[in-house]
Amino acid sequence: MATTLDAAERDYFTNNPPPKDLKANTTLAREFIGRHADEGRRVVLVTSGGTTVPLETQTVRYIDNFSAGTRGATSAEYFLENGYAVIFLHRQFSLLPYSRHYSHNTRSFLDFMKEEHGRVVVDEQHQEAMLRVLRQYEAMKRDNQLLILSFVTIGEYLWNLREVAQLMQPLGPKAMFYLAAAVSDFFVPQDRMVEHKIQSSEEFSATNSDAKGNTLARPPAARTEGRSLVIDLEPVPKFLKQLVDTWSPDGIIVSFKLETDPSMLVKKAQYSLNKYAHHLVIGNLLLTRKWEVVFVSALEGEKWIRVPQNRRTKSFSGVESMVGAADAGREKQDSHHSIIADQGAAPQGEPAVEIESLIIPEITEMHTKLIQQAQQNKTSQTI
Ligand code: 9Z3
Repeated sequence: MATTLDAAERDYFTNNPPPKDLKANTTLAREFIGRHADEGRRVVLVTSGGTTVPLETQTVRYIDNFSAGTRGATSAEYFLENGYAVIFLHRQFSLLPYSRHYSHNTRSFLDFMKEEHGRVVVDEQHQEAMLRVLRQYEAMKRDNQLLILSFVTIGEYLWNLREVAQLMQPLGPKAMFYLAAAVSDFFVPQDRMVEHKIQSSEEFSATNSDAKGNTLARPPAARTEGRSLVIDLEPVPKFLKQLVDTWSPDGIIVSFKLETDPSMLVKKAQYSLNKYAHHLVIGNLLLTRKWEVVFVSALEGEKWIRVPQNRRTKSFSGVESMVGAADAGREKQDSHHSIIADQGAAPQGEPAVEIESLIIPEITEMHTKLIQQAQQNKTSQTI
């Protein structure tokens, strides 16, 4: 079984073509990493947003997921604030650091503006907040601290991840991977993908051929059978294993585990940590992800991070009453503790706290310890 999986992982990049902009991305990333490596800075690759799974080569239909890229875009800002250089590998048109404050909103960005003596200006009530964001954005641009790259499909994501990870190798433990993108678990491999739009009507029989007009060697993964659309997908190779073992053996790797069932969350996060033996798994539930997360690591065991009730950001999709559900009734170990921001101190009406403002300083501290550990290991090996 292991051998079959290993082969699938190895063969993925032989059988599935690279995206057109990979070379351009590589050039940008190489220059960015080189410059920050020379300056001795830590570099984090933040992945963000969902990946699509195209059903046809000339894609009309695809499978997608919910992620808007809030976690990734917000985290990128806090990494920058903590002195990191950030490569932001995101799903095209998902949220971006800084501009996220004024995009994907229920309000248009034009609602923040008004006309004054024939010129466009920011409305008085938004001046202060926008000035703060603008200053942070300009400082980041001046220092060239942020590189923005994009993907759309799962394939584009995997190719870019591999390429950037390999380029980051010279950074050793100063390289960090913060894998917040919501990555598809299943996909259509190239040799099972039809070139043209899948026909919905029986009168037009499907042509199971590739771009060269050759009949596919295997049945297409998405096809019509009678009046139904049948989709049978294949598992995406376990890229986390390759990242840890091969693409970035010395980098610090933080992965995310998303669940909806509270009773599964910690178990699945621990399973992932044991399986891939990387540095940190951050577990989150779909309905509480803006207010609580759990850190699971070899260094510090299990640790919950929660925003106190009176400082929580508003969320239409979240369910506040579920905060604590994944932690309830579980046996507490010595290593199991929580961090709650300014617990109980803030009166009602205090500004909301973004959970990423608690997550990133914790990770930065953990990163410092891991860099020290790596240096000590190196010294003891040379003695
Ligand atoms: C997460 O769990 C992220 O926190 C969210 C953020 C996707 C929930 P939003 O974009 O949501 O702020 O709306 N991301 C990782 C989920 C994932 O796909 N993990 C994989 C896995 O568990 C790969 S590491 O196998």
